[in-house]
Order: sequence, then structure tokens, then C-alpha cells
Amino acid sequence: MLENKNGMIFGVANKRSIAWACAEACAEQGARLAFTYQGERLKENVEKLTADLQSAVVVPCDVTNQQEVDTAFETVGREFGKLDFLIHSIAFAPKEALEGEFLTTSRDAFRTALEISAFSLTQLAFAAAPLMKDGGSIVTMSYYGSEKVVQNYNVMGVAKAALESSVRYLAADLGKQNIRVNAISAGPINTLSARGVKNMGAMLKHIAEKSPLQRNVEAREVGNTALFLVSDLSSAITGETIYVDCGYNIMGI
Ligand code: 1JT
Repeated sequence: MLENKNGMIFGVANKRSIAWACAEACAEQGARLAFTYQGERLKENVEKLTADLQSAVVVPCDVTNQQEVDTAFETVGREFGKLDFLIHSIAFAPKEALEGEFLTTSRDAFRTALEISAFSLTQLAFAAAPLMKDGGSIVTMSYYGSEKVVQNYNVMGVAKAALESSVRYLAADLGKQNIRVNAISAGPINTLSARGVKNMGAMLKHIAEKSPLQRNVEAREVGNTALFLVSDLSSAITGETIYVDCGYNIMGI
């Protein structure tokens, strides 16, 4: 399904990463992939994971460093010639911002969370668009806490609201270049990011009890949705946030 398509994947930290599940789904369908990693400590992880993939490119890219972003896209432009899709699976907020009350969020935590988790999508879309010569598809990851109050999600909820809105504005701007932009709103998954979250176990249990499908989402199910969104099967879908949450978000009392 993705033969002759080139993709760039942001946000692989380890094999449990949502970004990695997306990569596996896309690689199985014949995509050629480039991976970015944030910081030297993740380099080895990403290189080991991608060693089995054919002709994968691995480049450093900390989104708070514009020089690194520019260099990453230069490298991918040189290696691939053109880009067909980009998967953005990056978020960060200081640990203390993800507990207690939202009311106490510091300026610094707010700025960091929004810069890394929301602005980076616009930054990467701007850099990717010139390489998407035959059109393209950009996919990002969101969470329910963007539209409803979820205890402890706090400033990340605000950042995800900004991210989902950015998806709509980017979709409007990039539509004329046949570049689509969509978000996946994934149910909670036990990844490295989620590991630091208090009561994650209780939250997963709650979802398994309350969601229509009576279970939690697997990373691979998010990966498969990302595959759909970067493929031509979704050619008329742009600016959307698609829930991949076992139906949890549709429920009231
Ligand atoms: C970040 C973290 C972004 C955890 C995230 C995230 N998006 C979803 N999760 C899992 C999660 C976290 C909380 C939650 C529900 C789901 C951690 C590092 C920063 C970025 O609240 C109930 C807090």
C-alpha cells in the first residue's frame, strides 16, 4: 500500500512507542522510512530498532533546535528526493505539571508543553511541505484531555487542544498543495511517556470497564490508523481528529 512512498517518523523512544507501532505498520506496507531521535541517549535505541528495516535513515532532531530540524530535513531531502508522509508523535511537559491542579501551572511549564507538543507540528509541517512534491499526509497524536478535563493531564490538555486546532489551520493552508493533516486521538497506552503518570494502572482499568469495546487500545491499532491516514485510502480526509480509543469518548454516564 505504501510502495514508493517515503515517510519521516518523529517520536520513537523505544519499542513501545506509538511512533514505533506506526513505523512497523508503514514498513510492512513497503514504505521507506526516516527516523528522528531527540538527544544522544535515544540514538542507540532508534538505531537498534531500525536496523532490520531496509534503507532506513536515522537523524537527530530536537524540535527546540531549529538548526537540527533544518539539517534533518536536508538529510532526508538528499536521501529520499521527496517526502510523502510525516508522523508526529512528540510531546513533553515537566513532570510537576502533570500532577496536582492545572491552576498552578508555571509560565515555564506552559511554554515548554506548548512549544514541544503543539508548535512543533507547525514547525515540522513548514519544513516538510517543500519536500512533499506530489502532495502528502501529516499525522499527529492527540488525547481526549484536549476537549474534556482529565485529572492530572492539565497543561498537556491545553497543548493538545492547540495541537488539534493547529491540525485544522494547517489542513486549510496545505490543502492547495494536496497535503493532508490529521490527528489521531488515542486512548491511553502504557508507553515510556505514560510510565511517569500517577494512577496509570487505575486509568487503564477504568477504560477497560467503561469503553464500548471493554478493553484498552493497543499501540499497533494506532499504528494501523496512522497507516490508513498516510495511505491513499484516506485521500479525502483532512483536518480531522480521529478517535482510536475503543469508543471511550462517545460515552456519557
Ligand atoms: C505526555 C505524557 C503526553 C503522557 C501522556 C501524553 N499524552 C498522553 N499521555 C498519557 C497520559 C498522561 C496523563 C493522563 C492521561 C494519559 C508524559 C510526558 C509529557 C508528555 O492523565 C490522566 C497525565
